[in-house]
Amino acid sequence: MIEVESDSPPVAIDGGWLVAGSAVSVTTSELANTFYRHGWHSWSLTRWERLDEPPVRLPDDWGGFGADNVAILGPEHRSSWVGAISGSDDLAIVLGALGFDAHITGSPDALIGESGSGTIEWFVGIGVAEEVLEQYGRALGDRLGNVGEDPGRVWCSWYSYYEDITEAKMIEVLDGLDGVGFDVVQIDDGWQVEIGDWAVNADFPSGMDGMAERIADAGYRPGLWTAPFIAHERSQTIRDHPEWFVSRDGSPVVAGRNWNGEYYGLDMTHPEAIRHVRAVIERAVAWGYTYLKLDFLFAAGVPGERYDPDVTGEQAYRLGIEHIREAAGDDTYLLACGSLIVPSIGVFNGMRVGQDVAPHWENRAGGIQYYSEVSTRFAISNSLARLWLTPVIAVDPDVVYFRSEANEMSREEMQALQDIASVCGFVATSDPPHWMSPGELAEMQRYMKSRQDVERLGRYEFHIDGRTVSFRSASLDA
Ligand code: 9PG
Repeated sequence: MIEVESDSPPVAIDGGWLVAGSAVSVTTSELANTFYRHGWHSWSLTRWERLDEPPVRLPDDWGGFGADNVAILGPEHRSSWVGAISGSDDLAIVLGALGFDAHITGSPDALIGESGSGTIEWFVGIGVAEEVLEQYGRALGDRLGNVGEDPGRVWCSWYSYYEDITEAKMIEVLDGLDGVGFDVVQIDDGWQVEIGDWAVNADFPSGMDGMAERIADAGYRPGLWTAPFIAHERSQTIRDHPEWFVSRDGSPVVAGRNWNGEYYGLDMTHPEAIRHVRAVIERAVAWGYTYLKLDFLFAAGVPGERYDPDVTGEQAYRLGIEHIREAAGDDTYLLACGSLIVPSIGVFNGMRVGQDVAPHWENRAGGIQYYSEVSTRFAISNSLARLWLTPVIAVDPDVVYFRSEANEMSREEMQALQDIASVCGFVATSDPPHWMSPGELAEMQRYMKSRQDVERLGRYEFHIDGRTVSFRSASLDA
């Protein structure tokens, strides 16, 4: 038996019920032993945890790979926007917010939802967890919009060249990609003068417009990475306009640490900060890029003081990405990364849902308590746990590898990564063709040119082109 407490009586919708309130609870007489914990942004931990063990503690520092909303860190089992509990019968109770600034607390006999922005609607459902979560996703899409779209096959520069990307390297890659089956060629971090100063650096002598033209002439959609909501401490932007940033006691709030220093998040309620962000996007589109990977977006949602004191962090995030969509136009493919999950629905076409992959399986430090370090296994686990988003947004599990060069993964590990990409339906790689053997290149071409036939059999099991595949050993589920 379950009981729902809210400000309004439950109304039945597809796959569940709707209730309203600033705080709601669902209690059950059947005791649960596992809790679905959903992370705040792309890189935060999402998995089933045991209720009789304390939740995994993540660093309560913004911006790291594994960081999470401080509101959900603590001794209790907490989750951002949506949570679920499940017992021995494998039926799950799901409680999900149909609004922003909400989190869930789970215990063996209850799910409690609390909203930080007053009364909102909530979705409640019972059944097979994956199916009920998908119904929650659809309810979100009904309210926030749905522009989910497959971008085709993407080549991305990050997981081979990292920040050392140059025009010359891109041209070498373009020459080798001919006929392999890619649709988008995306330049990642490394083209700009500084994080926050989005002008081209000396490594791209033809300019970013010239680079876009080369990509388009080779037959691909030009793609570009930027992190429009942040500026690094070394940037001119933070020095010239500290007032554009989310602040506390008159100083910009540190949103995270990367690139050997601190970075800050723009206040998306500040008219001039909005103008800055729109200009960054408009410039990228004017250069010829119609696929934008927008990264470190959560920084616009960090707690702090804003120009408009009545707007919460998540609301400010949403306002900011709506400006981005307007500036980019509807025909530009927008991929969110380091992004707040629920507030991105309806604006972005695709979204990264896990940590960065790496050319190795486990994280270097070894263990989930070091979640903040890159690992292919962790990326796969998170992506699997967020597959319920696929009906409303393209789910990006990060790149797959075909190369053996600069890669420690075994064939099985690389296969698991390809399999999760097939399941997500979002396929990208960073492998430079001239790093690969003829066999590896042929394998990449075969994969890029085929469309895998996928059927879900259970939480971890799938049929992929007739093979039975299990992600159980990759999953971090307790
Ligand atoms: C570019 C990269 C790639 C990658 C993104 C993102 O916390 N950190 O220090 C941290 C560093 C890098 C990072 C995420 C977090 O990776 O996911 O695909 O675009 O930025 O810098």
